[in-house]
Amino acid sequence: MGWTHKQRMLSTIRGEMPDRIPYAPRLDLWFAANKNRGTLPAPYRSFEHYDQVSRAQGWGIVKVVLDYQNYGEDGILDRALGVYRIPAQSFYAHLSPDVERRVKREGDRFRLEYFTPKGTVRTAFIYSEEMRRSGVTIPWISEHALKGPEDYEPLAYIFENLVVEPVRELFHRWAAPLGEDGYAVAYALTAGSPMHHIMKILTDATDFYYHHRDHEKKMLALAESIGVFYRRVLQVVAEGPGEIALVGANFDDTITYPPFFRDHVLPWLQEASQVLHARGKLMLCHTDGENRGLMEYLFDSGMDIADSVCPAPMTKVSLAEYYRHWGERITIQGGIPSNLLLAEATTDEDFENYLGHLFKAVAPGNRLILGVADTVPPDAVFDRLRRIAARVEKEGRLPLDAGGFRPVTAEIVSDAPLSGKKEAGEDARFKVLRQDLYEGLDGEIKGHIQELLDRKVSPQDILDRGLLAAMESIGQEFKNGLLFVPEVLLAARAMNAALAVLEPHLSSSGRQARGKALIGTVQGDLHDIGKNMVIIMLRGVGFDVVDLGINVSADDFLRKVVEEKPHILGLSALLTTTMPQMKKVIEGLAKAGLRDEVKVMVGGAPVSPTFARQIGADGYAADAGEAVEVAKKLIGVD
Ligand code: B1M
Repeated sequence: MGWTHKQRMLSTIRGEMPDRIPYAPRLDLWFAANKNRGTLPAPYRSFEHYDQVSRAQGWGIVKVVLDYQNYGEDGILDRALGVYRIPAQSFYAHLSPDVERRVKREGDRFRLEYFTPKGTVRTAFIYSEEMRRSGVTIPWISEHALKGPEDYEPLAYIFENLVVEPVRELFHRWAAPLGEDGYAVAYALTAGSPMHHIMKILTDATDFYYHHRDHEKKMLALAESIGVFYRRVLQVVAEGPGEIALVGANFDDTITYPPFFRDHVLPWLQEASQVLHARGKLMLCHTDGENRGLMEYLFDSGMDIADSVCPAPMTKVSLAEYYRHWGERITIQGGIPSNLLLAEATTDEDFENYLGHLFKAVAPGNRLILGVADTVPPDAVFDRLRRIAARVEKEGRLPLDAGGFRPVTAEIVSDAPLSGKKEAGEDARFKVLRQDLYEGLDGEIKGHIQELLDRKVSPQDILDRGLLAAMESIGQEFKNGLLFVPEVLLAARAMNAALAVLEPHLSSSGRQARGKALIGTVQGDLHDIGKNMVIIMLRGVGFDVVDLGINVSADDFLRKVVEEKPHILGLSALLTTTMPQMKKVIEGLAKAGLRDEVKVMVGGAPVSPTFARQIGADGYAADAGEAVEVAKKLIGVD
């Protein structure tokens, strides 16, 4: 008798050797977007759910998708607290009776107020028709719960008093229709730890680092309170239905940088895995981010399944490396980066080439559930999904033959050599300023600037040879992996504090910014963490930057170029589907006769130098440090 998808997947997860590699591409985003725009392939037009497509094709299904959009308002109202009520859960969390929640709906925006005995917390999120249509399943938080010191106590109160109610039946009803076609994951926790919860949900991702520095004690106390809720959830999930539980999503070695991950996430993942394992459950983590700096920690986390593993060329770690590092103990789910399914990003030849080498990269082939990471993009060439299935059928019999893995492109495996620490601001007079910037001492630096001014040191020298030189070396060191993101952000904040003292003393020419830049995330794209870092760095080295925010249309970019007359227009995109917007903006500039008026710089994880050239951009930067170099080059300053 043949294997069912479920048997094959569970056998893989147990580390056994089933008959062949299971294949289960995640189709939620692709299906929702194509259904909405009427572009589903003809045989599937009448389908209501993406699982029907998988079944029709004979592919496996992994139900780990947090599909919030079909479960009514109550399921998502507490989105900005990171608390959901969706059928993938085997528990529901309710606010305690003495916390009153008021909801106000303004079009697509939901405004919430939580009145607690310790104070009031306000949040807002947006879930627009446009987002639903493009297949986005996660509402976007437009006002974070944690904005200032006054928010810690009421938030702690909310979390400590959340009532966790088991809802076993609901999970059963959600998972049962799967039958033998795959396996379902019980949703437990959105973050890997309480501290990660604060970073990912409760604050703006860049503000998090400032809060962490300024109110460390309060933050640790809040994390303790969230921990009370986390432990309740883990207990209920461990005792509830389902074989596998999801704990934590969106780790990334820039955001949850390695020392942070080690101190504030790893111990919690280890605890969670112990609680789950003690009850015979397995732990799945959604590891879709850049994992290069987190490989060892994730290996030690106790997770059993690494979900949505998105390897090179979309991130820095190749599939072969993942398999080598983790394959002995952790099941890798994913393995095909979504870019490979897009005709404009990957040629047919490169696509086939990747698959050809894939089977060698993962030999002997157990502990892999093949899928598309993170998910199949809306514009995927559907036939490529079929090609993968056909090749798995033909070449994916286990055990696979060993062999060397040759990456598709040279850019895939880069362990760029780290350059040594560059001494900036070598002038001894400015040593103290450099130290202030490196340590992010925004209070001290003001006094030090004043001292230098009192000693009649030239304000221009303080700026150029002291502050800017140090900021530039900080940017370089970030680029080279010697500094982590919070150090850069805290340095930039100290830089701004220093400038506030220095500016009145600068000559009018010295006061002039190095250049003016307009920066935004393109239409359809809500990712802003990377863009914000670029802005902070550019401001840090003296650029005047206008932040246009997220989801900016080509028309709005053009209008702002006319209004603001910047030297540089910066475009950020994190989704392969929104990259074409960059081209649209550049074409719009040309049509409006503005192309020669402004230099265009592009960036974002899926953007490559080749793509930048193809669309006619003037510059491309891989990270915030490089963005500074490129911006300076573009306007001819060093
Ligand atoms: Co999203 N997400 N996400 N996500 N998310 C990615 C980007 C994804 C790669 C995950 C994956 O597949 N492994 C994938 C995109 C796949 C693709 O198309 N290529 C993805 C997806 C699919 C989605 C949704 C569609 C999920 C869904 O709803 N089902 C949805 C889309 C929403 C939308 O935008 N319409 C979505 C939502 C989200 C969250 C809201 C949960 C959250 C965003 C929070 C926020 O930004 N406020 C989120 C996150 C956090 C990620 C990952 C995990 C991390 C992104 C990040 O912030 N990295 C990401 C995984 C990944 O990238 N591998 C992923 C850290 C940041 C510092 O790096 O942004 O690359 P980065 O910026 C760098 C450089 O790129 C460069 O400098 C920065 C600093 O060094 N840079 C520039 C950036 N912009 C620049 C501009 C420049 C120059 C340099 O000049 C102007």
